[in-house]
Order: sequence, then C-alpha cells, then structure tokens
Amino acid sequence: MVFRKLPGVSASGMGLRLSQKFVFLLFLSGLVTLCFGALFFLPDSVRLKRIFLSKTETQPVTVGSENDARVHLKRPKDQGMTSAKGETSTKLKSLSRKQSVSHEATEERLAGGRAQEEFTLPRSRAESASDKGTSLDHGANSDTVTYKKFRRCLLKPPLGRDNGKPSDPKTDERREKVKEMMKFAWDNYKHYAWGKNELRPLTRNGHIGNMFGGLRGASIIDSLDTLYIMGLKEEYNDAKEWVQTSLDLNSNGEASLFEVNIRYVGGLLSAYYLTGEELFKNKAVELGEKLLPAFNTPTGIPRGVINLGSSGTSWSWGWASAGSSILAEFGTLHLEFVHLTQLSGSPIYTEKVMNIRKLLNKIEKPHGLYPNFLSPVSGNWVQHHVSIGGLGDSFYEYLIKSYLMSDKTDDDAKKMYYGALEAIEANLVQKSPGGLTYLAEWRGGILDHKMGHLACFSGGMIGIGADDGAPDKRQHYLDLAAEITHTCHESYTRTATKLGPEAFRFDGGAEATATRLSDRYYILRPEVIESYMYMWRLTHDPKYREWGWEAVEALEEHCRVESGFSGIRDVYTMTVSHDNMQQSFFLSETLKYLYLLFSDDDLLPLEDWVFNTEAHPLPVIRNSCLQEEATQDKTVSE
Ligand code: DMJ
Repeated sequence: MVFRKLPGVSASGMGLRLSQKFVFLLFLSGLVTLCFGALFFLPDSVRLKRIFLSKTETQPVTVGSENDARVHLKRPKDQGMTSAKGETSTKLKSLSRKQSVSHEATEERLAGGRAQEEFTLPRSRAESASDKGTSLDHGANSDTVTYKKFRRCLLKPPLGRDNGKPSDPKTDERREKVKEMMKFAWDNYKHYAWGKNELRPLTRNGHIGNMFGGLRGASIIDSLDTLYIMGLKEEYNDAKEWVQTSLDLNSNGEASLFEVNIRYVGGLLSAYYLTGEELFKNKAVELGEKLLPAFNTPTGIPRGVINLGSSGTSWSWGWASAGSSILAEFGTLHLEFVHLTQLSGSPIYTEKVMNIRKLLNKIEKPHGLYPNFLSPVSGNWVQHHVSIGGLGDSFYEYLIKSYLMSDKTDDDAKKMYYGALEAIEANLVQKSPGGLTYLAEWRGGILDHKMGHLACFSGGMIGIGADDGAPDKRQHYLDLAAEITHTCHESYTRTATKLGPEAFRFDGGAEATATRLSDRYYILRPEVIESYMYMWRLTHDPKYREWGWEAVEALEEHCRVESGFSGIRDVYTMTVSHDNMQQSFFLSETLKYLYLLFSDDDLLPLEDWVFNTEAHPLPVIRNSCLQEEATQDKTVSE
C-alpha cells in the first residue's frame, strides 16, 4: 500500500494521513481495552489478574433478602444521607479498591507511616501451616496476625491458674451464684427466643428490634465470651454452632453502626481471641467490611445508621440535630477496628478510625470539652452539649483503652484522654451539698446537675487510667474514681429496690435520686457494677465485692422472673412492674463483670486485656513482641 503525503498536512515518518492515524489509534486502544476486559474472565488464581484487579472487584457482594426489621428505623427525608450508589459512587469505587489493595501497594503506601508503625505488623513472615486461616478467610493472608502469635505475646494465661477460682469459699459461692444466673438467663433465651436478638421473659418470646439491621442472635454473640470464661461448655458449643450454621451476615437492613460494632464485631473478635476458632475471625472481618461504607462522608466521620446490604447507604439518626453524627458512636470504633486490621491484614480499618481521631484532634474544643454532636459534612460541632453519660460516654473510654491496648504506645490517644479528663474536671466535676462527687452535664456553659446511669462507667475508666497520667496525679485519679463509684452506689442504696435509676439529680434538694418519673427505670444496665469490678481489681477494697453482692441480691429479688431476667419500670417502688426485656448486654456485661468481681484477678488479667464498651475482652497489641515472633518464625522457616 502506498501512503501519499498531502500538501499542508504534517505526517509521521510512516507517512500516515491524520485520519488514517486516528483509525489506527482507535484500533489500538480497542485492542488494549479488549485485553484488559478479558482479565475478568480469567480464574482468580491467575497472577496477572491479581496484579490488575482487586478482590472486591472480582467478587461482587452478595445481596441478601429484605428483612422485617428495617421499617422501624426513622430516616430523615433528605438530610444527612449518603448513597453509595449516587453522590459518592466514585468514592465507593476507590474505596473498594483501597480495601483490597495488594500487599506490595499497602506497604508502599504506609512505609514509614505512623499508622503502620503503631498498629500493624511488618509483613515479613510465612506463616506455619497450622497458623494459616481457612479458605473462608476474608482478606486474611499469610501476613495476617494470628491467634497463636497473640497468645504467645500475652503475659499471663487468659483464664488464670484455675479459671480465676477464688480461694475464699464465700466469694466462690457468690461466683457460682452469678454463673447460675447466667445459665438461667441463657437457658430461657434458648428455650423461648433462640436465634432472635433478645428474650422477652414475661411473654416468653423473642425480640428482634431495629438496631441490628436484620442481623439476628445478638444475645448469642454477646454471650459467647461470657459462657466461655464461666466454663459453660455445652452452652458455648450451642452458641458456636449457631454462629456456624445460622449467623447470616447477608442482611439488607438498616443498622446502628455503633451497636453492630460493639456487640457483633466486638463479640466475634473476643470469641476468636479466647478460643482461636477461625470461624469467629472470618465473621468479624466479613461484618467489618460491611460497615465501611458508613465512612463515605465528606469528612470521613461515619453516619450513625447504615444499610448492611449492597447499597451501603448511610444516614444520620432522625433525632440527631442537623444530620449530625454522635460522639459516643463514631468515637467508639477504635478498639475493634484496629483489631480488624490486625486480623485481616488490611490497613483500611485503622485508617478510618485514625482519620476520626485526626479530625477530633484538630478541631477547636469549647473549654477543651468534646460536644456530643458533630456534622459529618462540615466537620464542625453542631451543638454544645457535653456529657460523660449517654451520647458522649464511650468516646472517652475508648481513648484511654486505645492507649492501653496499644501497649501504651499510642501517645495521641493518651494525650487526648488526659486532656479531656482535665477539661471534665475543670468544668463538669461537682460536689453536692451532701458531699457526693458527680459529673454534671454541660449545655453551652450552663450546668445541668444530672448524672445518667450510663455515666457511672467513669469510675472504672478513671481508675484504669490512674497509673498513666502525671505521676503526682495517680492518687488523685484513684480518689476521684472511688468517689464517683461511691456516688453511683448511693444512687442504688437510696431506692427501695436497691437498683439504680436511669438518671439521678443533684438539684432541687435531690441527692443522687431521680426526680422525674421518666428517669426511674432500670434496664439491667452494667455501668455501676462495671466500676465495682475495676475498683476491686485496683484497690482490693472488700466493699466493692459487698456492693456487687447487694446488686446480685436486688437483681434476684426484683428482676428475676419465671423465664429469665427483666428490667423494671420504677426502682423506687417494691410493687415492681417489669418491662419484659432481657437485654443482651445483661449477658455480655452485667453478669460478666459480676463474675469477674468474684473471681481472682488472673481471670482475664488487665495487663493483657481491655474490655470493649460491651465488655468483650480484646488483647493488648504488643507490637515489639509480635515482631519478634514474626522474625523468629521466619528464621525457623528458612
Ligand atoms: C451497652 O450496650 C454498652 O455498655 C454501651 O456502651 C452503653 N449502653 C449499654 C449498656 O448500658
């Protein structure tokens, strides 16, 4: 073929006309596209495919069936909603790529980065065959931190010498009583509500609720570790079998990000670390992946509600002003997400929570305080309401626990925690006329002299942080922790039932008592007992065990019914009216903390374990030890 050069038209050395060149280029780009497209049809094992395509792109998400729980959640019509399909579709694509980024790329991206230094292991080791995950592993790979490595890096055996059995017979008897309560609560759940989220002990049926987006079995997941540490083997095995055969994560419902994280992800992680069953790890990571689209907001601050199905739509609670996210919700993900990174080998979980931390660190805080509502769009506070109880509580808890869980290397968390505590002391800590120390709430500078039952966890929190603040403040923090725990105990002793109200006040002549009818209920909450447990471990003052026993007797007298345990509507009257609900946190937290209170300290020692806010124990991440283990294993395998 002859190519003629046309006058006035520049051509290449090949002498092609512009139109011919265009056709040629078109043909060439078509060919390239075709080759790339063909990659999709290659089997997953082909290396070329793994290099070019990420896992999520090659394996579409399975969409589960609609469920009946979704209708209950209130969705604001148009505010604060992010659709993974609409507005953020490009972001979502890049997210899914990031989620499954190859090893090499991950290493490159994080090389020298703080997140990797602090939270992930060097990728240097070929795992021994027995350490490897099953084929069901989600994102797990040969560099994933394993159960065995974690166990080798613990200072003490998790269950102690004799499962924490106390030598003193009276304490042992009390511990046995708590175990019996757990068995009773469990047996009734199993009998009347198996597979549902919670037991309704009066009507003897199951409750599904609207918090878990179509997920089922909340009481089972929340109970796994409690059953295990109590040595309730048969019950634990039933629970494990249910997870194996019936825990369906392909739900398409609308869930609370916070609740699913603390109960399901936390419960599964903890069950994995205690038992080494890969099943729990795989489920935790699979579920963790489903929570990621909630972070697709302009700031990366997640919204409170997420659709667990393939749409990944998320939105803010209808009751949260101006489409805001809640401090206690987006601030209570850190512990679980850091462990998800450890177990999956994917840095994305740690990145997400570190981004939250970065924003909170940067933003201006009124008087050093953290308000409860933040816009996930602008990254600004929406209202100046501060509380150590509901809406704020576990954010503070996760700061100190992040520090402890990092083997005391996470200095940002430490700084933020003690900074927040200083602001709390300066602005919220009050003394009542009767000499009780309490934590008031703060509304734009005005104090509301009310303390919620939820805020009573703070005795324990301040106690476990006493050792790591300024050295001259250790005793001060222990005293403050003891004073708050004492006040919370007073809120119990000043009622007829000896169980505490949902909120108590210190104004209008009230001293640790509820003044409103609507605050008089008790729903089997753990916070007061949680603080007794920590204070016992820290001081060994026998009064904490006595206070715990008072609570056991009150629970037995007023909350135990024929078919389980129930909350009560008014703690100030002996003519008890039950609310017909055995909350899953009663099994996970209240009974676990009581059991630990009557056990020796070597059952889940605090040097090795931190409890998430639903009382699921997670191991301290000892990076230097884990690295040594990795190096040793590498040497052996060479
Ligand atoms: C639990 O789910 C957790 O402790 C959470 O942090 C607060 N509320 C309940 C128990 O009261």
